[in-house]
Amino acid sequence: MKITAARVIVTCPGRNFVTLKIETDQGVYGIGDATLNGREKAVATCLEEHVAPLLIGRDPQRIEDIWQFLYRGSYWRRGPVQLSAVSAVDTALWDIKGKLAGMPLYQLLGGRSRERVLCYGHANGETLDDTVAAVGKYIDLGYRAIRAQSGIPGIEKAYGIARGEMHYEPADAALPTETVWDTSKYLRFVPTLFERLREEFGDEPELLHDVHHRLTPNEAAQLGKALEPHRLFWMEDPTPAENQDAFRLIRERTTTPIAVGEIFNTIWDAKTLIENQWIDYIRTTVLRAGGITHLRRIADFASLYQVRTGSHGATDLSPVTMGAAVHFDTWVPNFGIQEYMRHSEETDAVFPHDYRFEDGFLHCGEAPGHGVDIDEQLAAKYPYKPAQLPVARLEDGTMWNW
Ligand code: KDG
Ligand code: MG
Repeated sequence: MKITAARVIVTCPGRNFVTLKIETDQGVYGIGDATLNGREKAVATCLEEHVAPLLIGRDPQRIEDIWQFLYRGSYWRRGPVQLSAVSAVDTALWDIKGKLAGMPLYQLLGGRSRERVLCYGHANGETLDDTVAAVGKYIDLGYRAIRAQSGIPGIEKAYGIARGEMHYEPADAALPTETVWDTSKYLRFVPTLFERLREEFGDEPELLHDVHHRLTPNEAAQLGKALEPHRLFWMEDPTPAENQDAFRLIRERTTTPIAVGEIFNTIWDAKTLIENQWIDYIRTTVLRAGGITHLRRIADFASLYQVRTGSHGATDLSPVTMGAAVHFDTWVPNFGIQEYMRHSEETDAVFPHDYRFEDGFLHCGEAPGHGVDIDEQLAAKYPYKPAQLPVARLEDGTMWNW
């Protein structure tokens, strides 16, 4: 069996997506997601110019060998562009293997560990009252776990606030939007948000919050401590994680659970965090961390240290990633939670899929492979639109982490 084509499809049904379609001489094909928000063309070019030519003529059934070939063979190994490309290939190959076997992906991985996959949605609002109302809306929709982000008094364009009903899209302009950041205002406000949410909704809903890399370790420890009475499911990305040792300080000072890893590309980005048990949840994804092949390795390593999975699932990860993720989550023994931001109707139409949301849980389908396809004719109607992520500056103009 041989790979005959590896085609890249770039489409913008409301937002940009890069999709890889691998075709074989037996008519079976597989789909992988290669979207890297704000840098889509870099991965598309990497795939088209450097990776696709290497795949032609190879046996698509040799997933592990192809992974090693692409990772070691480039010499440069890591990085988000390279690993998003490798992930797309790997996801497409697992899709092909499932179709050849006539089995859904979770079966190939070892079968069901659970009946359904707990997921969390994104509630947000410009003001505290709006955010409380948004959390209420998610509870009404059946969500049991909700991430809450609110506008901060005195900060313009705080992180995580939707500009349209339910679909948060931060990559909002061809050139990065400038936002402002003020740590003290944020630290004063966030505990009041979660105090209010517990008052309104009681102990039952799981509440999550994304700090989005904005704090120093000591500030993150202060926030974690202040949030302890409100029993968060997790505090995400409290500080940038290039220096994994920074998390020791946070861990030693607060019991608020910590989740990290949506921008990680391999196990090496998380090794120190996991083996020291400085985090509770690892957020690596099928799309960014080497596909199913490498994500499984990370999850297995994490399981040795009682770290659970909590994969990234924002709208810039296409339904292809979401489909593969729900299969992965259905199997992975040390599953924690899955992020689930709904895609727009246009996006869902371009990527027909069989996973579904019901009563706060995601369910994978039984179609062979990961259960997500691409309607190429429809995709062609939505040409690429340049869009970059915002940047953040302190009030005095200093660049900060967005
Ligand atoms: O492209 C960037 C988004 O995926 C990111 O800002 C979303 O942090 C995020 C999250 O937790 O979903
Ligand atoms: Mg995040």
